[in-house]
Amino acid sequence: NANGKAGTGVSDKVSEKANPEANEATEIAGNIIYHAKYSPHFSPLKFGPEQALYATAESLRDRLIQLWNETYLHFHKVDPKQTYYLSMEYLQGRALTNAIGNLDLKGPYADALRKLGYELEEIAEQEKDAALGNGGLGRLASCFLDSMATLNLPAWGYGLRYRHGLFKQLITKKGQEEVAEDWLEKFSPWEIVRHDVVFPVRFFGHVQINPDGSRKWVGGDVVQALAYDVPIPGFKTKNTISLRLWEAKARAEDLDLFQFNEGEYELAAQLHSRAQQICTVLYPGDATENGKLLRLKQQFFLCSASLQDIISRFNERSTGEGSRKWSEFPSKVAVQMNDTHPTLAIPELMRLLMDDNGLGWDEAWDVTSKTVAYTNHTVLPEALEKWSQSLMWKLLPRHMEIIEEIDKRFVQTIRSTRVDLEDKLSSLSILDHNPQKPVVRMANLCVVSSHTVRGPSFKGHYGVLLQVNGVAQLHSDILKDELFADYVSIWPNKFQNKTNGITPRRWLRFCSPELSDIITKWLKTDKWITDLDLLTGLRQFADNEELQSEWASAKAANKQRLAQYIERVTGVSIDTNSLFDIQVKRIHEYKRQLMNILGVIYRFKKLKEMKPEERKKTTPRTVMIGGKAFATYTNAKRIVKLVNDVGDVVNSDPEVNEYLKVVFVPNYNVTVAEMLIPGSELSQHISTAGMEASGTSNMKFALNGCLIIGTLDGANVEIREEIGEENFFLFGATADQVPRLRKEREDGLFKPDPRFEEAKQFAKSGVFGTYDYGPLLDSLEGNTGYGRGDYFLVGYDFASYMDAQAKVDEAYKDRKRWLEMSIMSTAGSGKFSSDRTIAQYAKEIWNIEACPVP
Ligand code: T68
Repeated sequence: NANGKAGTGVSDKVSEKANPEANEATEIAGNIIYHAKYSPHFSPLKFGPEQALYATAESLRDRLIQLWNETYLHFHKVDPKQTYYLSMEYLQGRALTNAIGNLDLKGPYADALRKLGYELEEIAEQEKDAALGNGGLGRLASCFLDSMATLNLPAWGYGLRYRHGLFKQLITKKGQEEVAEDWLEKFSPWEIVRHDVVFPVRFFGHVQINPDGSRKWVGGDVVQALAYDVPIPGFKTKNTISLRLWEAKARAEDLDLFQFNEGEYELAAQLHSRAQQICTVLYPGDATENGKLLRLKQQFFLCSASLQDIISRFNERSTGEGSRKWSEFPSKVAVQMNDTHPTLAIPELMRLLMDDNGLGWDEAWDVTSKTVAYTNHTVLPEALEKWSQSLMWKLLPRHMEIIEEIDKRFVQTIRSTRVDLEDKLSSLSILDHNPQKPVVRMANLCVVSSHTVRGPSFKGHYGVLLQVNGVAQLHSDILKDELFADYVSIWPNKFQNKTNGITPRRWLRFCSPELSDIITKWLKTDKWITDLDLLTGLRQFADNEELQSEWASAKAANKQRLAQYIERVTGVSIDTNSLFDIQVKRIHEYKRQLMNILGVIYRFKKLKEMKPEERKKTTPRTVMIGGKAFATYTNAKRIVKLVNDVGDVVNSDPEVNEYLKVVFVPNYNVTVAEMLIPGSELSQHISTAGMEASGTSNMKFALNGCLIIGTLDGANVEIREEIGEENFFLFGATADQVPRLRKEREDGLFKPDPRFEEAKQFAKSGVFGTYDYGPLLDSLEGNTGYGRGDYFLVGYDFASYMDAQAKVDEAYKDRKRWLEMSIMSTAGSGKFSSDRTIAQYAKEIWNIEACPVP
């Protein structure tokens, strides 16, 4: 037991425990000890679990640095076209288990740590999540990095090094409370600071017109961007790519020594503190003007630093004779914008090319539009970014000139070629001149700038680059038919689909080693880890009793582990024989956690009304709901409170709690997901059809043999196609019915199901405490408006939802059939590997090829 050893010094460990047989393990143990002794981070006398984590991580970092360097040099030599993924968010989670797994060193590391008195799992538990993201979009970026490295693609990620990632969620009597997260409290053992990679980033200032008519952005504040590299190892390959995160720093000369010596400390350090604010938190609240300004600064900071770095690498890799031709740039560089958040990359690239490198407009535009591509992740109107023109003029005057020019040229072209679109121009243009609130529409800027072009690839053949994409087939269709329909009439080939994916390493191999081993055993190969379509080979064994029994015991072990976790963090003890039913994702009205909890409320009421012998015939369930609500999203916070209140009442009801438990899982994050998903049996993906662009946890659950209850929304549609409709609990309106149903609702034609009315009445009755749920439940009433009048159609879908839930209860009673469905879910999940997604981006958008380190 490690605790007993925690007070001992480190130096005597290896000699005392070394096992000459396990060479690699001994070497690793020695390495860990070396880092524990000589690392400047901790005093040398103690070697507790935390010291062991850091020393272990540093020993891995040595290897990662080696591989990173080899990869960098190889890319430098080969000079392939390289992709740069620009994202404001990365939800990396923990890195230790992933690094050990990808480097294929689990055995030796586990042995090495055992020699030092620790279990690998116990040490891994010490690590904090790197939570530099909000949800699906950020996690997608992290899965993509894993696949890019694994596929040996020349690709890098760029992001920001937030001092504080996504807030930590505490559940108190008041509901959700947010506290600042602190992943860098000690330090991160995974990052490498590059003191030689520093770029200036300007804010404010003005545009100076030179005698030759060229323009230059001058004045204002200049902040330094300093690079930190997080090495991203591929699975069983040498290729190790970079997640390059920028930190903002002031320059020494920005400290006003005169003022400081006058005792004016705040004034003297103004620029320092303004620089520091930029990377202080992920997603600063943007309700205030100050908040908006800070968020815009963050976006520009990412774009400017990354593009300067990309351009300097482009020049550095030039083969010699003088500088490179700029027209070659798009055959060496692809920039992928993860949603509109990095849109400023467009005017910034234009500015760098024209003002710093002397290109003319046409040349710069040709290069820029062939370089950038844009992924859309939402059709929700409130999430489509619009920046106030006056704020933009103030912070980025040169970029606004460029955006105006892009817009002017676009409008002129349409006017002269498409008279039929004249009345559409006010919505197609980039600038919205609404006198009340003139804004820049970022999605429009992206669509206009990422052209359909035929560009030379690095091999010299010509490929068609189609550069705007959605993230699931249904979502991409909606983009084409609705949001971007008029653009489609201008550029019919510009839009395409890239259905999201998840990395099978983190989301199956490492989070559920038991199930993975069974899969490997039955498929007689572990190649599925990098070729997930091989999982279809499980279909032929889905009804095999031997496989089913192994499957059941792996699932049971995962449920056991999950139950222990739930008891530890919530104090609620749950029955591992009950059906584990999970809904975890950001709390949002369109995701309809409210429908889930109303269903639970109805179930509770019915259980209460039953006679004891009737209750015994029901399927016992444990409903787990988790997720964070944005700090200022009141209805989402009320949902969190309601789930907790329902849990308190249900779990302490002696008549019912054998058959129903309700748990709010606090502080949902990547690490919690890695615990929940392997132990799940049913998961809920129940958004109003047409509103969830894709969803990605649905893929993780299905891959882990968890059945889905869901609507025909996002990637659910494709998951159901792949795993078979008989293995999916479908309910609800379809996306094309939604507008009509909303209209009927407005016209007062909607007749609610009695179960829906009963559930709402019961929720309002006070059984669940004194908190006022009126305002939340009222969102389901009335007949007009977004966020009111049941805009999300909970009432309409409730009836079919409850019917589908009844089918789930029945299905769970037939364990053999359930196991077969579970195996079929895993077997049908091959399509949802992010390796497939990234291979498609590489081929169909970026035009890049693998560049494996020999
Ligand atoms: C999600 N979007 C989609 N956005 O909701 C989800 N937004 O359907 C999809 O699967 C996923 O992207 C990946 O494509 C988000 O997660 C955000 O987190 C976000 C953050 C800042 C501003 C707007």
